[in-house]
Parts: sequence; C-alpha cells; structure tokens
Amino acid sequence: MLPLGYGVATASYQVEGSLGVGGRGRCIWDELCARPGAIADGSDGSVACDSYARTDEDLDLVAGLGVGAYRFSIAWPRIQADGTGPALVAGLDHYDRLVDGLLARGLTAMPTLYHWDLPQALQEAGGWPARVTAERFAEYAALVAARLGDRVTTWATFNEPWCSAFLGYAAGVYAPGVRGGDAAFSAAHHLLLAHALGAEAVRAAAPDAQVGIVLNLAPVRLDDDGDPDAQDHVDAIQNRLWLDALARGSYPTRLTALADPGLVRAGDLERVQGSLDWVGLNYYSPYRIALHGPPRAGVGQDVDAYPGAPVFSFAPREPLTAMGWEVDATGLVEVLRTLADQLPGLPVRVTENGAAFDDQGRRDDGSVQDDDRIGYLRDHLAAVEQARSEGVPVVDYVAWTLMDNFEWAEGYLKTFGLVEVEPGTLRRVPKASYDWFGRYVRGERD
Ligand code: IFM
Repeated sequence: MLPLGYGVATASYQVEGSLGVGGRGRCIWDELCARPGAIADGSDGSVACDSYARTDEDLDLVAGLGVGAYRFSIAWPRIQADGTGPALVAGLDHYDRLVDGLLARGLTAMPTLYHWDLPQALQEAGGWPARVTAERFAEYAALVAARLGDRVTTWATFNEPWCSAFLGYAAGVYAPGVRGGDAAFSAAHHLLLAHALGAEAVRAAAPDAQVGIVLNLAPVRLDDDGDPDAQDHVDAIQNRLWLDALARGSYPTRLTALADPGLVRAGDLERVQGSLDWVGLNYYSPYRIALHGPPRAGVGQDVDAYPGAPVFSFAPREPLTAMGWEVDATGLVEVLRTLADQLPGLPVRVTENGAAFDDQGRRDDGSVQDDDRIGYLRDHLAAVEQARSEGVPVVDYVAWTLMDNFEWAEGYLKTFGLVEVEPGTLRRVPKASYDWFGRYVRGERD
C-alpha cells in the first residue's frame, strides 16, 4: 500500500475576495448573496480572506503544515466573465502564479475546476438544468488545462455536484436559489455530463492528466421511527445517482421516473461511465432519517433537497458540530468501503474532511484553542487508516479547510479553519489544530 499523502483545501469564492479584479464576471453566488435573507449574517464573498491578494502568505501557511498538496478551485468567471469565449489573461495569470508558487514550495497543485461559482450569464441562459451549460464547461476546462496542464496532473472537475443540483435547484438554499424539484434532476444529469465532457477536454489538452470528481457521499441511517422507503430515496439522491452513473452508466430506477423523459440522450451515460482516473470523497457526517425530527436539523439537511421522497425529517444524534452535523467517524470507513466496492481499483482521495466548532479562546502563545476540531480530525484520520488496512486504496487525505472562510449560506458564522482569519484585520492566526495536523503529517502521533 502506498503511503498516504496529506493536503489542505480551500475554494475560490470562499477565500479569494477581489471580485472586481481582472475582468472577473459575476457569478451565481454574487447574486444569491445580494438577496435579502439568503445568507445568515447578510455577508458575501467580496472580501472573504482576501486570498487573491495574499496568495504568497497563504501558500506559506500551507507549506508550514508540512503537507504535500494544496486543493484549491478555479473561479470560472475569472477565466470567462460570461462563461463563453476566449480566456481572460488576468484570470489565467493568477492561477498560473498560484501553481508556480506551490511548485516553488515543493507542493502539488490539486485544482478543482468548479466549486460552485457559475458565471451568472450562464445561469440566465438556463444554468445547470440546460444542456448547453455542460458544453460551455468543457470549453472552459480546455482553456484552463491548456495553460496549467504542463504543471498540474491531478484535476478534479466538480466539487459536490449534489449541492449544485439539489441545494441549488430544489431546496434553493444554495445558488442559484431556485426552489422546485424537477429541474434538480436535469441539473444533476448535466453536471455529470459536464464532468465527462470536461474530463475529455482536460485529457486532450494535458495528456498526463489524472481526472476525478469530488462527491459528498454519506451513509444514510435510519432512526427508530424512520421510514425505510424515505431512507432509500435519500440514499438514491445523495449517493446512488452519482455512483451508479459513474460506475455502471445507469441511474437508480426510482429516480428516472421523476426526471424529464427526454433528459438523457443516447451516448450520455456511456461517456459518464468509466470517466474517472480517481474519485474524491468529501465526508463530514452520516445522515439519520426519522419521521419526526427536530424543527431544525443540521445546516443543509433540508428535506426539500430530496424531491419525490416520502415524508421524513433529519434527526442527527449527538455529538454534533456547530453545523448541527452528527459526529461519527465510522461513517467515513463505511463510505470508503462502498467506494472500493462500487469503483474497484480506483484510487480514492478524501478531498475534504473537517468540522466547524466554536473555537475556545486563545492559548498563552496567542494561537487559538480548538480541542474539538483536533478530536474530530484524529478520529477521522484513524478511520482512513482503518479503511486502508482493509485494502481501500485511499491515496490522499485533504483537510477542510486551511482557514476560516465564507461558509456559503452560513456566511462567516461557522468556522472550519485550521487557521483563524481575524475579523477586520484578516490577520492569520494558527489554531492548535494547525499545529496538531502538522505534527500528525510529520509522523508525530499522540
Ligand atoms: O465549505 C464547504 C465546502 O465548500 C464544500 N464542502 C463542505 C464544506 C463545509 O460545509
């Protein structure tokens, strides 16, 4: 078994700021943030961590951890303001410098092409429910791969397409904030098609590329009064829709009846099936299905994100993170086993894992105390080692996230970072978890 690689992650809209720089166009999150009540603290990504301007400082923090890789995302509207046409020079130059900055520090660049910042113009042309968006994505992917492909080999097309489709076009709590249902299935299919077309485009431009997709899969467990049929429906939308398409070129039967009959065209699923060189897993928590749950379950655990499901609610059990998500590292072992079973032999990267907790003040040396986060990371790293000992080919573990940042509909209220970004000054203050993870990576285990 290969040694496990370590990394740390961020995403463009969550950290960059500098939204008006270099000809960047507007994206769907700029629009959602401007909608009153959409973001818990009324904030947006206009400043975020100011990482666009502080790239070197942030890359020094990544290097200081001792990890081997940095997972970041590329903002599509920085490359094509309206999602079409030739590339913006300033946008490509920025990510070119970022990649060079990583290489200069001995780090591997692990870019994701889409972490939710769809150009607003493409949303106005139909967004992910429109097939043409998948074709636009492949053109964008080709532009980026042509520029960075001589130095980048590990590419991810999409981050958590479930969120884009079902939180974006069914629950409406993520951009573009559309409430409904049917459109989410069209979005899901076009995201998978875009992944396949994008992977082909990346490989054509960069022949050494290894292309994956990043899924947020979760075990779906049943509470005492939960309905097994609701459990099966949630599992179908959260997990099987993506895995069945990627592994077998099919969709779960109970979902096909809910989608537009003309949605899947001949040849689509053949392109999706077998399109992966590796698979990425973002794991945070198992889901627990009840008939009557608490009035507000965990953030993003929204029954409207599962169109067609029988009546149910979410009922996460304690201990919970600040997001209200159940803490259970056994779920990570379970999902890793599922991946090895469904996609045999495919390298697996844990591309995100981490937790939001309210931090616990300062230590004597000025750093931030965050024992809960350390406990969470320790247990989940042990789960990865457990899965590896059973033969699951996990090649990387990437912690979410380098620093506190814009947590989508929660604004800046929930903090997942190994580093605090001091409100107002934006000064980076490492937390105890940053030191702990650094020691773990270097092989000092407590
Ligand atoms: O912050 C997000 C990230 O953008 C995608 N995965 C889950 C994280 C925590 O909610």
